[in-house]
Amino acid sequence: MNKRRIVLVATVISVVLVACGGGGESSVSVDDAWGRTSPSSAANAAFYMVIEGGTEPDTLVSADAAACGITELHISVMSDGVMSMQHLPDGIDVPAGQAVVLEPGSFHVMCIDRQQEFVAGASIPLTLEFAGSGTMEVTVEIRDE
Ligand SMILES: [Cu+2]
Repeated sequence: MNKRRIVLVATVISVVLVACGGGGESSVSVDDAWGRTSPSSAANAAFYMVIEGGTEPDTLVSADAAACGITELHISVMSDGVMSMQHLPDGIDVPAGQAVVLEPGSFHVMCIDRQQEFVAGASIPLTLEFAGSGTMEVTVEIRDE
């Protein structure tokens, strides 16, 4: 590969990086925040979302929702065929330029001691606290899934 070609490749890579970074935004962004409908008998629920990394590594350190008595960051882990949940007191790391998916069976925001019924179509306000990007307000859409 000659020098001119290397410069061209480097230019293409930087353009792609800018395109993927949401126009050069340094902070994380959150897409598709949702939760399952849950019967009134269930005390707990979980919220899921896609967190897109910014240009710098970041960490989701905590979450808070008025709809939950306690809100924690959890991960579901399979061990010896048994699914259990672990509290993540250090938060969830979001690498630069990568998406972290919170989904059933993996990372989730745990809503403990649910304060209201989660019916399909309900919108639950959720506050996310990132180490670098600061506080972010998102809306969790409740749906049957
Ligand atoms: Cu959990």
